[in-house]
Amino acid sequence: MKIDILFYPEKLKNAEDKAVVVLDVLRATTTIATALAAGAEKIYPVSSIKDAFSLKKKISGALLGGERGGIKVPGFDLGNSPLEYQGLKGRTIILSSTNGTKTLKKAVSAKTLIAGSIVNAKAVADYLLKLNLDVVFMPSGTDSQFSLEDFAGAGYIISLLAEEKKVELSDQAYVSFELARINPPEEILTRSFHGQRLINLGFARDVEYCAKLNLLDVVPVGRLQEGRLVIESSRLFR
Ligand code: 3SL
Repeated sequence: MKIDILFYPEKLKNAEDKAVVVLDVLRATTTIATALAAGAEKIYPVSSIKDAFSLKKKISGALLGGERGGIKVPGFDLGNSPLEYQGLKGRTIILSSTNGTKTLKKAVSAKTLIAGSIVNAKAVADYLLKLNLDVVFMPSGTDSQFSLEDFAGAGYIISLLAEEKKVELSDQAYVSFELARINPPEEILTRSFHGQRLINLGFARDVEYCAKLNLLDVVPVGRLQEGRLVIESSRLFR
């Protein structure tokens, strides 16, 4: 299994035969995993607030979630704090966040598109082992820049893969693996630029939650449905 990781959400190339794992550990992909674990049926990642409101008109009962600058968008039902996403059985969520939902949309050319995070690292690793495809990790970054938490987040998943299978790591993937090997998630997330920004905005509990390794047994998988990306929990192979 060949494993590579991008530094930030640059253009994805030659992913048609690969599994692509998009990470926005703080907080969008953690929120997606949490929402699905709380029973949400479908999540539609959308890029703009305008698209979110117009999609809501087409899907009755859908909840709008997301943030700009970390703060809930006026008129939305939920922000982007995973702690808000509870008791969602059968609900549809339309999610728009600054970086994460845009990155997910950039990865639609993947053979299999997965939303990864630290809270579901083991579930994602087990799923990747069963898929047995080469893997590209795609960090969402922070405002198009490198982000420590996504790079290390991929490393926790790579460590789990490497325990079970012979993996061929690119140079970047090796750095991500080593970073995760020597640093616990709480330290990485608290130290990161975005972690500090969230703590200063009053979201310290979110940062703590997003660092909980292997908390959730859920794999969010994306597919195109009528030209639109939808994320659901995969029960395939599980
Ligand atoms: O950028 C994003 O997609 C967000 O997850 C950022 S925040 O953690 O909600 O501020």
